[in-house]
Amino acid sequence: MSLRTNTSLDAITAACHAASSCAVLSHFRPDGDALGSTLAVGMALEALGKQVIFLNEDPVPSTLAFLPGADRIRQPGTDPIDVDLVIALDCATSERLGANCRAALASAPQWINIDHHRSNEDYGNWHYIDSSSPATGEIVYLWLSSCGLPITKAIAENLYVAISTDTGSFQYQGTTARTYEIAAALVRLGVDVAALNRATYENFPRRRVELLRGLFQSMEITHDGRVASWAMTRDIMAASGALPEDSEGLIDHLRAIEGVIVAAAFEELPGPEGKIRLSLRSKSPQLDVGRVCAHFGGGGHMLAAGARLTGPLSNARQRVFEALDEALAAS
Ligand SMILES: [Mn+2]
Repeated sequence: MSLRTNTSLDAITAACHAASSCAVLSHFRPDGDALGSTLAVGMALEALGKQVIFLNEDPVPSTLAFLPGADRIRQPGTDPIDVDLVIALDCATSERLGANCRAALASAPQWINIDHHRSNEDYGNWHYIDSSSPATGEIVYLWLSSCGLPITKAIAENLYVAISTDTGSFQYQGTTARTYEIAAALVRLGVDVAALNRATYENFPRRRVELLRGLFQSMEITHDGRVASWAMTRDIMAASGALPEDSEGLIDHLRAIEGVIVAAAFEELPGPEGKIRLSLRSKSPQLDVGRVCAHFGGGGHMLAAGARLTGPLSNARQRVFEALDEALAAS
């Protein structure tokens, strides 16, 4: 268990009350938890009368454009953004906020860091990190509700999607009675569960399915059936017409295979460095993929983690397979 000392939620609330302008943001290549938490906190601060700037290094993926307020999120330009307070959400390291966001906010005097990644580096003037929470959205709900901050229907919808996406629709380990209680509270605040789930899980672009077809063709089952992996190569991307964001959540298809303990997705990243993005998911608490990824300079959670490796793909795959050999032997 972590021995980190968190700032109290009351002190974080006081810092918010004291500010007149704020920026809210999360990690690059944002997912549902990142954007839902960003929007929820930004909207709550706006309801308090604060001037709020909603940022992300990358554009909102089309699959999350339905989130209430998603059109408010903008990418920073070259100009500095002058605010009293920055709130970073769901982002384990300040690097993951993105170079442009960091540059734009370099002169901001105060930072709050709210997250659920065990690997969070406690950056910022104040931090509140709870790695037992399955989603940052869960922490945000507990913060807003316990400190008398507003939770409008739009805020509730964002928090519902944040928690739903990071828990795999309330399925993964880490989903607790508290998670369901929060979901119930959000439903009481007016969330339309069927409509939001349809928008979240039943509205994917066709190119994502074409990507899935290509990925299954590249699938390998190794380590005596305990590791399933695939590789999102530039060729597969081009053939399917998919965008990097389209791969979000597809790894669950690998995790769902009987006997598989670790799902591994490799992705050839664009750019001259030829980096390989690795995503790992574990089905066993005895196999800590956060640790495997830390070995490659990455991080995350015990059952869901990622890293960036030097290429080429075949070499990265070999090194990860070796690390998984060891991790499986020790588990
Ligand atoms: Mn998250």
